[in-house]
Amino acid sequence: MLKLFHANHSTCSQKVRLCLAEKGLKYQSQLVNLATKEHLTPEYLAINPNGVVPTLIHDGAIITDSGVICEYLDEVFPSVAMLPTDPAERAVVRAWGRYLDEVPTAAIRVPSFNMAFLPRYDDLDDQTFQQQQANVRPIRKQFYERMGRKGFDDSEVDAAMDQFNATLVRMEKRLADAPWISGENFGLADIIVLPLVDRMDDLSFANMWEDMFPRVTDWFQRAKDRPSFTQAFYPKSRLSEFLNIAPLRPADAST
Ligand SMILES: N[C@@H](CCC(=O)N[C@@H](CS)C(=O)NCC(=O)O)C(=O)O
Repeated sequence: MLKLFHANHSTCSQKVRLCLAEKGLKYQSQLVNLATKEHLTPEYLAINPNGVVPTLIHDGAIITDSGVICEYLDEVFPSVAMLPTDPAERAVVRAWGRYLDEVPTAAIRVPSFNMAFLPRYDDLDDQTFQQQQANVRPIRKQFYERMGRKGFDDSEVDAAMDQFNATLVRMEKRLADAPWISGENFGLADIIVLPLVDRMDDLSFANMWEDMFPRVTDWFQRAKDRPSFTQAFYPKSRLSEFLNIAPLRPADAST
């Protein structure tokens, strides 16, 4: 029995939903409302002390972190593999995972928050805003402090865009040698990066690859054509749909 605590529009949740769909695994869905800070309640912190989604519970075992969850699923349900069999090739895919977690996953939070979440603060008075920020955020306290109610400044936005562009450069190079980021088969590295590229697409930044990186453009289309994409990105699970503010405009990225 698999139970997934997740949020529809969260990229980390989308990663795990993609993995579950690729493997054809059914799961019980438990939505966690990030807007009402359900992820920061004592009950949720008891299963995920980082106060973030997703969390998977499988037969009583609590598994956190989207990449770790995907690897766990691959070990427990190996029939549709998300990692290659050769140890050296597995290492390449895992190294991609580390890079993707460290660089673009962090980078896309900056335009996502500036463009999509900041408008939520518009109608709040200072006192209510401060009260909201006083919530305990085990791993994101400084991130939210830097964002404040005015958003990340231009230098942070520029740095984030640079990092995302560097990811596209690496992907284009990798795709010259293999059909997927994971190698011969669609796998873990593709799962980790796909929601990030989709988020940037949703934020109207598709020109970053459509104008420059034909292999990434082709990869994105092939990834979206897979049945798992429709299952993981069901209606209202993209940020613009969730916030009902489509389409988001790049011009709004900096404050
Ligand atoms: N490394 C973690 C990061 C999880 C994470 O940052 N989740 C975001 C949604 S994608 C979240 O829950 N954010 C809550 C917040 O910012 O308060 C993972 O991959 O699961």
